[in-house]
Amino acid sequence: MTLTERDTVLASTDPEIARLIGAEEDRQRDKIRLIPSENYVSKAVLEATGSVLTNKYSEGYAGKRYYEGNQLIDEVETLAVERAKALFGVDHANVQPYSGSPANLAVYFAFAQPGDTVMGMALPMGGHLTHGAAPTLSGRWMNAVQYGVRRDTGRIDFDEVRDIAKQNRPKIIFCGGTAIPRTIDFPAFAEIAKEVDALLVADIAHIAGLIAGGAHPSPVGYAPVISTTTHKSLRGPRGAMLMSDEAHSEPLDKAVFPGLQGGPHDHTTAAIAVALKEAATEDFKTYARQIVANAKALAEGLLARGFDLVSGGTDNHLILIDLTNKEITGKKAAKALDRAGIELNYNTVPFDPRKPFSPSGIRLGTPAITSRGMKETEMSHIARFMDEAVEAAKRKDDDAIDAIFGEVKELTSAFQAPGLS
Ligand code: DSN
Repeated sequence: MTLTERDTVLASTDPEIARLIGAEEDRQRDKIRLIPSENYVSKAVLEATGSVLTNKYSEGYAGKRYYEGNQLIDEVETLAVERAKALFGVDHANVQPYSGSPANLAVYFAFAQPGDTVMGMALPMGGHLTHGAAPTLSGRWMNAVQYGVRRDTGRIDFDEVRDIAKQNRPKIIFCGGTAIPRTIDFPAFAEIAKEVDALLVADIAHIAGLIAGGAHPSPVGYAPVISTTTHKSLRGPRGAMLMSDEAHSEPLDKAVFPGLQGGPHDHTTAAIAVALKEAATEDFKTYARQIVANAKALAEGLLARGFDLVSGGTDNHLILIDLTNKEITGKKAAKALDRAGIELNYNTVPFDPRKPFSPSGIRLGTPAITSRGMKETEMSHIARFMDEAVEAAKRKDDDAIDAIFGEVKELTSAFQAPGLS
């Protein structure tokens, strides 16, 4: 039963919004959701997100608020902070950033001045907008220098990272990104950051759940500052956290509040606390390992069908495909796949000759489908569906694409999605 069919207060107050939410729930149930930064949160996380904590203002930090009535919010935020510290093994955690981009802005605000040199992975190479991309504040207000991957391996070239760092002496080096299919070598980044006396910041937004579950090495001990969103592989609400050693904690806190933000979103804080509790369980460790096993199985299936995977495969949750050899653009393929019930995003690939709005690649990942309990067997079906949909798109065969959606629905109907009714 979806929200549209249920007799809810929302349905009687605002039937239009209730209908749209219900339809979105159906869409999330029916489709194979492969966007690597998305997931299905638990019912418990949804309940905390939709709680009365949304009614409260709490500017400040626990025990030091600028509004009265925060006795219980202090307990909620302290629980979230302590759980983050225990789960990731860090000295300090700030759970107030509204999302990943504000969290990274807080890092610049805390440790650099406008015009300072900062270094990050270029967006088309797998980095994030906030790591110095030209149209963003980080690219316009900072002197941003960017590193990429090797053309022959699709992997980060640490000789290049070292050369750029030595030539430019950045104040901050960001590692991590949004389209990196391989393990991030935190010790190698730390060595270079030390050589040039830069602050290493690990943006683990994509892989936070893998790190929490022991399926990817941790940056703790290498990156004094760690930034993450909470809604990707970590399977929490839309939000973010900044973590650090003791030495960097005070500037970070001051940068988040009052530097950049006003009142924290207390309902989100509560939901982050719930997600962190869930992520500390043995079940979550199994989940994190299965995300990687599924991504590897899906990569194998796609390679066997002639897909060209950037870096030749994956070590984590994410697969980046260069479709040039398939003679279809990323955008056309993504749209056809969506029609076939397979949701992913078109994406630039390293050294892409095409523009970001119609690039050569597609990006996909396994956190959401693994939350539904899918395993290696289902990955081989998904590789086949993807291959058939791409071939159908090339022949402009919409009937074949629609028939694939029928098979997709048959598959997804066998796997309950967390949080959906
Ligand atoms: N938009 C996110 C992603 O899809 O990777 C990064 O912020």
